[in-house]
Amino acid sequence: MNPPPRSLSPRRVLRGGPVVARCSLAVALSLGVGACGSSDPAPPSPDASVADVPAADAPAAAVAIAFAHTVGGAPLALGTTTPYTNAAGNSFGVTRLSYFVSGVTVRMRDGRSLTAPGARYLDAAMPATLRFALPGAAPVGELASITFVMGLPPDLNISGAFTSSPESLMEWPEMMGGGYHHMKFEGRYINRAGEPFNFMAHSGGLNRADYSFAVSLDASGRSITASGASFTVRMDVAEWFTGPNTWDLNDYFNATHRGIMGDAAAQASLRENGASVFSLAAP
Ligand SMILES: [Cu+2]
Repeated sequence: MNPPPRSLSPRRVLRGGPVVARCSLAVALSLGVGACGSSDPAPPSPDASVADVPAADAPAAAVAIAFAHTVGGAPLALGTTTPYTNAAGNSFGVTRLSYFVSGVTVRMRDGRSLTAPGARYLDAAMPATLRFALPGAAPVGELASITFVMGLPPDLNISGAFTSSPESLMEWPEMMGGGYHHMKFEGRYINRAGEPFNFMAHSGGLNRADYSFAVSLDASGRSITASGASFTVRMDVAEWFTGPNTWDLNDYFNATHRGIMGDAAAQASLRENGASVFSLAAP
């Protein structure tokens, strides 16, 4: 038997968490964009496996996690037009959104947890990548939080770790530290001249500084029942450009500064803005 979830639970929001950026800021002002990835026709391979197993006497259930993408709260539609407006007032659109999350974990109020270890590749253009089941059977009960790392933490951000696409296409140039992009967020915006200009908000471990970061979403009031549960994590892409740092895209993507891959200050700024990007969708 499963006790009904209690409705009033103390709310606790954890920000920050165990993964701390090592911003040693080895600044290499390379203005080039860098060649991003190479072709590899092999199919992707899921890499989740069983982590914490609930106690033998505890009921267990299946849990699915989905990722959804919004812009200012509205569903994100990929395209070459510029229908959205960021905090700085730039009109923009999104042509590509692909990224890694690592160690997605459901944490229960009683301290139990279930983790999908390793990294998961998510791609807004590939719906099959956006929903996955946590491996094994989840504990039944009340949730405390859902946590993960945005990007690849240093122990997973190893050149050559992914041998097949699409993950392998996220390679970060060796001359910039190697490993993989945390994220490729691309599109176009209307610049000061009134012209469409491409932006590539690529994040990664520039010169081995770690720009991945821990995300902890308050899940109090949610529960897993014997019939399972499904939770949707939302990424609002407009938040990458604000909170706390408002990005005027003219300053980051222009004729003389075409990309941010070699810009340590921009990498740090984008990471800071990540604090407001994720939320747990309403049940
Ligand atoms: Cu790149």
